[in-house]
Amino acid sequence: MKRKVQVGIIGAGPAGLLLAHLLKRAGIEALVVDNRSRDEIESTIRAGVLEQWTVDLLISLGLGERLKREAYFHDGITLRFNRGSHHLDFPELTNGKRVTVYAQHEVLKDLIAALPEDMIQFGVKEVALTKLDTDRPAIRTAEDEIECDFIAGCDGFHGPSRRAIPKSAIRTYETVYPFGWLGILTEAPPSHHELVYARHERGFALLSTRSSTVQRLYLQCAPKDDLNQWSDDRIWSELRQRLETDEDWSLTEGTIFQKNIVSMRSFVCETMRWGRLFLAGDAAHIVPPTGAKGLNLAAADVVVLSRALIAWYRDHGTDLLDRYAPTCLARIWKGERFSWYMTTLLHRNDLEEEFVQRIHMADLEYLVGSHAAQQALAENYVGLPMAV
Ligand code: RFL
Ligand code: PHB
Repeated sequence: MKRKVQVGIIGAGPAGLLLAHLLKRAGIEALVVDNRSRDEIESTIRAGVLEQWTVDLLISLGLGERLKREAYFHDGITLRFNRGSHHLDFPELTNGKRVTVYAQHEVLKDLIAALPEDMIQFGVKEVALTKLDTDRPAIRTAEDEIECDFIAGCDGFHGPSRRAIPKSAIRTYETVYPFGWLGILTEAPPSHHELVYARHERGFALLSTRSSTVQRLYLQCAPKDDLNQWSDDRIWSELRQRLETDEDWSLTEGTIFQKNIVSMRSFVCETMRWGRLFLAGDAAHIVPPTGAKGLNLAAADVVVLSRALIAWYRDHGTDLLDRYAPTCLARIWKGERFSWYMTTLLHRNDLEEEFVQRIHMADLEYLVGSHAAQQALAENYVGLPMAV
């Protein structure tokens, strides 16, 4: 069937769904298509930490009611190394900003529930982009051809949007890390009142939370490790060792009910626009999760894109559309830098010279002894100001 919509959005992740809300609020007609089912989207475990402005945006859109009730708000993070703990006081360092822990799939549930049903199609097969060299680009699916004024490619790293741009027009930058994260969900009470990021000789570990009864923990592993090699006993033993401390503290353990391994890369596609196709979120850039930036960068992209589209529908001005990629890339590269910094600072990398490993330890010592260094980390972690 042939259909028409003002903005066609590929991908019902944080980028696509938030864009749909921002456009709907401005009276612009948008349709989101995703190849996964609603169930799968609402149950995939990914991010946990939201920047302060992302929280404020969700609340201002009327999408923050459950978040306000159920999220965890922390006054900073703890860095752990050499058997010692160091609390970074974010409200003091950032003029009142805090860390919000609210799982990505909970954000997605809230965004989906608040969109009219006819604005999202789930389980759409064979999504392809066509007529990108015309003023009427289209999303072709197994059943429909959806003619659009604009297409937003919000379909993640593996989606079809970036690949629809001619290779000769694409400029990318990438680095792949020689480690991954094994993530678990466990039924246990919290071990600590805030996130703990640990650097240890045996590798990185991260203690995060989901609720008073469910905890989220990660540990550094080989990127291609087989989950079968990671028994529950081995996971707990590694976490205990990597989080060890001389203080009176112990890790609360429980039944592990979910495990997965993710590899880690940094990636930027500087070509974020091709004619009337605009890439946003993981479709255009990837960060390793150590800085908790990916979802937040995706949200920042679509705020910039929505402003540009709203301006175009007002008076056909193309200025903001033309500035979309450079405006986003200024923030993206800072997010890339911070995520790379947190990752190299906190992970054990045997490919690094011992000299460089010593530098990371010196960096950590400097950090916990310097208010200025803590302030630099904190202002990036809670989120740099949005461009106005
Ligand atoms: P998504 O979330 O990947 O959504 C893309 C959507 O596109 C759909 N899609 C297609 N639809 C139609 N046809 C096709 N052919 C399609 N191919 C794909 C997919 O089904 C999907 O629904 O991209 P988006 O919206 O750009 O959002 C990006 C974020 O999901 C990602 O950056 C974060 O999860 C990264 N991340 C974190 N970000 C944070 O801000 N804070 C965190 O604490 C944080 N922790 C994390 C993370 C990512 C992690 N993993 C799993 C890599 C922790 C982890 C472990
Ligand atoms: C999470 O809770 O999933 C989480 C927390 C902090 C990160 C990454 C993921 O840096």
